[in-house]
Amino acid sequence: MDYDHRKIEAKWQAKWAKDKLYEPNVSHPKKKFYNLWMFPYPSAEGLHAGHAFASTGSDVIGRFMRMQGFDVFQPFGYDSFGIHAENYAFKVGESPKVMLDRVTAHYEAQMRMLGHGYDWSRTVTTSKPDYYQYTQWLFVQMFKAGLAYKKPAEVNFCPSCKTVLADEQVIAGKCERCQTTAEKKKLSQWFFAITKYADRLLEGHEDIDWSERVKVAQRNWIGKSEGMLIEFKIQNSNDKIQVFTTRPDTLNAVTFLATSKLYEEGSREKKGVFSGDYAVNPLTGKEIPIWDTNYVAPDYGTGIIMGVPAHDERDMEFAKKYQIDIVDKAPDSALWQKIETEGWGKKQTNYHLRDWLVSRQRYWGAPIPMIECPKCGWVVDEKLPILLPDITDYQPKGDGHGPLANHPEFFQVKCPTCGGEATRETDVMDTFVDSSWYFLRYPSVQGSLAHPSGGGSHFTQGVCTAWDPEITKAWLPVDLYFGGAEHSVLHLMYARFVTMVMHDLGFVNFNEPISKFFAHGLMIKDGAKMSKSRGNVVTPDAYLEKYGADTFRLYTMFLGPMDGYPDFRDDGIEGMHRFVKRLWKLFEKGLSLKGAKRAPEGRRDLEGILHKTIKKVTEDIQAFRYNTAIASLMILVNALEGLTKTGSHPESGVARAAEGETLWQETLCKLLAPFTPHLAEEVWEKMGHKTSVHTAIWPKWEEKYLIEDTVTIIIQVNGKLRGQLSLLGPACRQAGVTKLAKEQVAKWLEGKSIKKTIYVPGKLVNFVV
Ligand code: ANZ
Ligand code: ZN
Repeated sequence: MDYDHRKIEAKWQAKWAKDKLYEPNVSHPKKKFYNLWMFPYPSAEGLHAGHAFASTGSDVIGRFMRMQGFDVFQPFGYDSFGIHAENYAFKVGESPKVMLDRVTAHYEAQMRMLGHGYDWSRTVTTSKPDYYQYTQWLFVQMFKAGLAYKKPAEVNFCPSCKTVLADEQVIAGKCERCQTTAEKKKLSQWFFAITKYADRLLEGHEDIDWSERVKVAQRNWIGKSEGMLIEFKIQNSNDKIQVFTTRPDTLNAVTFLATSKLYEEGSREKKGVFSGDYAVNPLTGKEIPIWDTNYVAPDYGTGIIMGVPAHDERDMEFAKKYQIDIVDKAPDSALWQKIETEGWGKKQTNYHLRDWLVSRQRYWGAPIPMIECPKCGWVVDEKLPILLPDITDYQPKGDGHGPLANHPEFFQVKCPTCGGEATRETDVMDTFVDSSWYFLRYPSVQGSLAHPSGGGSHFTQGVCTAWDPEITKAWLPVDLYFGGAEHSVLHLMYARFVTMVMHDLGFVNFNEPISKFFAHGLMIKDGAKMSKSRGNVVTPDAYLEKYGADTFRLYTMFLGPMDGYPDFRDDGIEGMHRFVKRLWKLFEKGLSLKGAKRAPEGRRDLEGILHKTIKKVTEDIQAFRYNTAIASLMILVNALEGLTKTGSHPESGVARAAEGETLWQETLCKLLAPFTPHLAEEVWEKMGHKTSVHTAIWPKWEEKYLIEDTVTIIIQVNGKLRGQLSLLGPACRQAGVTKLAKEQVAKWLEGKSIKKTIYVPGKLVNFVV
């Protein structure tokens, strides 16, 4: 029977769904493994190959863990609120709701086609009321805990997205989403007080197994620096000036103070003007000039620094330019103590991290559940969900208000406290609030939650229904999170912060939501990053149709290590498809030989190859080196192919052992299962198994079979040494040796015909031409 991927893959996808193979018992897992992949935001008609690459990487480890005996929970959902989805809806001229219904159905179909083991009975769609009611509940908790506040602030504004942005969403001065240069605007906005958790966020790193580059990015973003606030008296005045310094030990060499009065962003050349005032160095009693400069930032520390030309390059450059004294005194660490004792200053810790700006002047987000009453101030509205109304004028205007501000039927409300006329907040929450807690929700989703009617009843004071306490205890923290490193200081930090707050409020019993985070790489196409503007975005659909999911999975996983930048090439997938067909043939052949006579003398060699492969594949999967795991499977397949050619290579002991031997068939099938789940399942069934290969137990290797014996085989042409081959012991007795030898000495054989091939197993090959 020819390999028919369409038939086989459709058959097993239907069967897995019917058998609920990927739906673990959430209430009573025996050994849990919560395997999470960052849910996508639907901002296109479907997933592209990059999503397929990353999600397959996550699925492979999930399948591997299931075969290690774990109850694997692998959920999928949609980060469907927010600018990404909204802008795509504008582009296609549909309301976000209509667009999402169509697009998410396609995402699901694609994910099912890829053969991923998702638990489809527990998905989340962040733009649906059954989800965002809880996002609103979370906001309420934040507010009640004093961690959500509204205040006027100088904020980043994207003129193209027509909304404010969080600090984390401004990358090198540009909007993270559309790359437009962000402007500064003074606006009143809602913030979450993430800065109160700065130390906890740093300390928590000790307890989690995350890619180092993500931890480093978070550490730098939090930017903790320990120093002192030191006071300088102004000469002939009662006024004082405070500076922030991390080097109080250099107070003995301070020769000027510098303010930020002339600050210019990005200026290269240091400039200054003498202010006319002098301060007094409390240690030396000397008069030092105060300069207004362009190189001190106004919003860091106190916006004034003590100038120490001898120890600070920037100060040196400035002092030289304006002929300010330079005092070369060695730093004195005793000064830390002395400054405190003398009362000149006190210890101070500064952070780069700012509070998280969560309000957006857009339509497509969770309404902020707050009401402003002229008498009572800001009051929470706990009749959740506050439904996002269906409106048609949902385009943002960029005037500092969201589209909901044009809808009095939405914002004119009664104050929940005093009953008087009040107004509802018309900004909505940023999508990063939605995604900051979705992993807490997944295990507790009960089928498809009906839309809660009536409102309010779900939310009792101090009780959380967003997640079930018992299920949460059983399944969280997430055991492995697969995702892109670009979210290091966005989603990944917000998720940690929100979880810590929920912990402190008693809603979860852990601090860190994600035990292990793996940062996967990015897929590129023909050498360039896949992007819509380049027009080189690969969608998996056509490939899945033509070659099938197993080929596609194997191909994308073979391209390179999971944290690399694999390059998608059409000729590559073609080649992989041929390999999958060979696999199919190999199993067919093996199955047809079933029951043949066993030849015990070759068994040890066969076991040698198998056990070596088991070890390699196991260790490589655990380290996310799927590419080399697949490479070793290819080597094994090459070897086995020779063996199953009955009778053709009588010199091969392994061949004789392999005939009728089911050992390799079962082992190979299991080792392939994470990569080619459909093919493996089909073959497994043909072997007579009644239960799924995906719940079978992963093979174990035994060290005794792994004794490394490399053999060098000499290759001769007409008795002359022309090359050599280095092979593992068992392999040197196999059928493919003469073929490999031929390739090695191809140039000596060119244009000649081989009359005779002499093979002395494990020693030499001689071609007589
Ligand atoms: C004296 C000194 C001597 C300093 C020395 C450094 C080296 P971080 O680690 O980033 O916190 N500083 C303080 N406020 C500043 C501002 N608003 N704009 C620019 N620079 C500012 O760095 C703190 C150090 O940066 C402080 O310590 C201060 O210079 C400078 F050999 O004080 B230092
Ligand atoms: Zn923008």
